[in-house]
Amino acid sequence: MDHAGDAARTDLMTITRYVLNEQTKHPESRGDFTILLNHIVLGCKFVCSSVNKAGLAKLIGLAGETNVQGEEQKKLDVLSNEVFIKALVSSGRTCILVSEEDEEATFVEPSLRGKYCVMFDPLDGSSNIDCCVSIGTIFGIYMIKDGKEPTLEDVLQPGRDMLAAGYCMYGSSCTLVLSTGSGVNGFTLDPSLGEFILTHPDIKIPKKGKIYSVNEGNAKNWNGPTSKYVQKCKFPDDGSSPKSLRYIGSMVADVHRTLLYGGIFLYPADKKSPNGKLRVLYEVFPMSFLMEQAGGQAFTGKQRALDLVPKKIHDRSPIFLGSYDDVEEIKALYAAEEKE
Ligand code: FDP
Repeated sequence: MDHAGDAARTDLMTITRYVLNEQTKHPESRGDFTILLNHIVLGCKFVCSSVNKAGLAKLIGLAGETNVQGEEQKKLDVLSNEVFIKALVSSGRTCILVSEEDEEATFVEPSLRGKYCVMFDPLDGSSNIDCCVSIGTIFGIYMIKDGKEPTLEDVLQPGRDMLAAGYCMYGSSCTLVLSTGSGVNGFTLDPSLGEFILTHPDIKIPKKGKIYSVNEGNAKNWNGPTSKYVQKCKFPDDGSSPKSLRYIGSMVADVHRTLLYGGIFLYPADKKSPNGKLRVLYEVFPMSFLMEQAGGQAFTGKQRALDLVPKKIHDRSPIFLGSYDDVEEIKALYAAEEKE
């Protein structure tokens, strides 16, 4: 009989227990972060249940509105946004919220204010909703100084100043991946318990991977280094095997696979979109934070992604992130081009 396996099955490390354990390492902590995270977890559970029921509940389909990026909004996007805004405000621990779905930042009313700023994309990869492909929620968290009146400057900070970041993927399992700045842990929702259980402790991305992930339909508009890199993935000049291509077109799912299996995810700049497509505050920063915490790298084509300082809340940036050695290769190609 596998007693060790049995012990793991009966001694469940829930996400709340995990964060409470972490909290004991900071005696000055008053549990505010644990409360905030509980509200984020609640939002994720609600969205997970809505995503699972969407087909049946006829929630999918266009809501007839467009978001700030001019994209058609789906009903689930609207619902998820409302759920997260309400959960975060009612936590009493937030002061500024930036959502992909809202043009302006939300400043929480003074009576409900706390010290955390949360940037989030409530339902990323929404073009995949109607065909039931994995989608997710992405979030990043900053903290303002005690007693300070919150301003937009508090969220226009470099990503390296983030306190925590994570995502929840609504896929074949519902998986929440979190970093509070000391490694990365993955939790899987046990639907029968309604609890996220630690299933992927201390995730480390392989140093080099065998997969590249990019929308190759944009190749005709790529710049030199990106084209050269993708060519090298297919026709390596060092005798190694070509990489496999995997592209879901849903950032959370593509990044999750990259984190677990290794390799590189890229959404580069191109002639049509000189700043790429992905948004700095609630896509590029949280995913770059997680990659670095897992031992990988994240690069914009010019600099370390977490050193970027956004000017506006919906800024975009090109991004190359994943295994350390794979990102090192694309960095070398950009550095070579700069020298020419
Ligand atoms: P979506 O448009 O479906 O919401 O930023 C949103 C995003 O998906 C990412 O999740 C995904 O990585 C990317 O866009 C896909 O973009 P392309 O369709 O241009 O490849």
